Amino acid sequence: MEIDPLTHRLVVHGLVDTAIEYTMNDLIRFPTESHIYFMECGANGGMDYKGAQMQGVQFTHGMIHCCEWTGVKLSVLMAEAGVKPSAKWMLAEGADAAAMTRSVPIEKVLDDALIAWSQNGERLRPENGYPLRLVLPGWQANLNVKWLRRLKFGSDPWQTREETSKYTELMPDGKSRQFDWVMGTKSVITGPCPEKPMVGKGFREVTGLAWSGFGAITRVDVSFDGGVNWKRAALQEPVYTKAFTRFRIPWEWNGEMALLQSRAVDDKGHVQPTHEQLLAARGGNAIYNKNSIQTWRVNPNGTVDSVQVS
Ligand SMILES: Nc1nc2c(c(=O)[nH]1)N[C@H]1C(S)=C(S)[C@@H](COP(=O)(O)O)O[C@H]1N2
Ligand SMILES: [Mo]
Repeated sequence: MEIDPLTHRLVVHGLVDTAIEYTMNDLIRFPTESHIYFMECGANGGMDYKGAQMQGVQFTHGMIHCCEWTGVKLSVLMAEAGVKPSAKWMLAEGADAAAMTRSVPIEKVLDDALIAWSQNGERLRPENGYPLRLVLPGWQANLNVKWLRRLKFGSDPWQTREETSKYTELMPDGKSRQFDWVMGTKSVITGPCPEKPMVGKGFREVTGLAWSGFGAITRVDVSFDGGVNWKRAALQEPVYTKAFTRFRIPWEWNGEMALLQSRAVDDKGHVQPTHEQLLAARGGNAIYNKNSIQTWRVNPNGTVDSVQVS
């Protein structure tokens, strides 16, 4: 797919007097903001819902990134475009062949949504949505529409493919849970992990990442015995809202089998659930938003396996 930045337009319509077309040159003249946010696929970890089967932190937790986005706040663009206050929902559409579209409630749009053209200080790369992308901090990556070409305002959600046949959760009672946008409070130990085994007994710093789509991480506890005892890990500053937060804790390994877990807490009081707790809430058909506690089994020979104990 090729998009010419000179002819690319962002069309804004619905609840504006007449449709407005913004060129990239129009957009980059707006006041800009830069923010560091994580972005996680709603299906990250989904393959482990029925129990641990993926070997490696890239497979269990890899569908995520955290970077700096630069663009204009959607609230600023809406004011300039003169979107009427009766707007309750916004439709965002991409310029890919699928014309991927999602409905976004106006509260999120007005809160912290960005129309971004830069990632980590350089223009977006083609695969990440060049020249323009919707950024909805902390929300399922699927709503962060790449190659953004159209915004439409209205009073109701549009019930697009990605919010009906996909990204809905079949609950045990046969009903589907829809519009489950926020990526929950989550953490994972990234060292040791299957890709980074132990290299002998003795000292090893245990480290990992924590994040929450609800806000900032306030605390991470680490267990070395499968969740029986917990110790508080140190958080690396700066801690930003809806961004990766690194945690670390010293460990003296005696060479015996150990079950490593991490449990994150955020500033809204959310505590990362055990897998059993998540399954009790979501049921066995679930695919999306798997934020349960990961267990790494450190074997006496130093290798590390993904297991489920709680
Ligand atoms: N236009 C458009 N936007 C899209 C998609 C798409 O297929 N088309 N995929 C979504 C999904 S499912 C994910 S997980 C993220 C991936 O973003 P990344 O490539 O920056 O990691 O983009 C989202 N935005
Ligand atoms: Mo995704």
